Amino acid sequence: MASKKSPVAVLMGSDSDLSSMQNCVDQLKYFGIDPIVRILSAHRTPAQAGEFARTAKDNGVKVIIAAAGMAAHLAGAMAAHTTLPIIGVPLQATEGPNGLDALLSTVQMPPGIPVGTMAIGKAGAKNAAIYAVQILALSDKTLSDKFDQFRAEQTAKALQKDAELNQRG
Ligand code: RP5
Repeated sequence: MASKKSPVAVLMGSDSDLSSMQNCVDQLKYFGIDPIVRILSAHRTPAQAGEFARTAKDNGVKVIIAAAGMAAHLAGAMAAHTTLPIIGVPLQATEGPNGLDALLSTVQMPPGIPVGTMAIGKAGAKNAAIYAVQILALSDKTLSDKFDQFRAEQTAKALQKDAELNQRG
């Protein structure tokens, strides 16, 4: 596996997760971050997943985003093997209870080994990217300025929609 360098890694348990996680990758790229993207599973490829977590810090990764559906243990498994901050994204798999299974599997970490858990699905995927940027922006002025601009534009867009709605009324 070629060792691409990036401060952010986006991991997912299956290629079936990519339709949701593309939102995460796209949001990171908006901020100028080209992430490492890997399909690694806590259950199907546990050795490779553990190895990734154990070597990530030395390879220059600063934040790991880990997404999975069903019994979603990928984020927790990452957290077990590294001191880097882990952002978990619970996903709705094709079968099962609407992602609630993955939400509980991701969020209910034992005390001492946290996973910052996002919303289920595409919203969580996008927010994982934004949250990673917020972490990196603490020590990156350029990124911090870009993030401030993103928030200001988001506010302006929401206010514009409010204004348009009320003009129609
Ligand atoms: C999880 O099982 C994956 O993250 C995926 O959301 C779910 C189903 O995987 P596939 O059977 O679609 O590969 O490990």
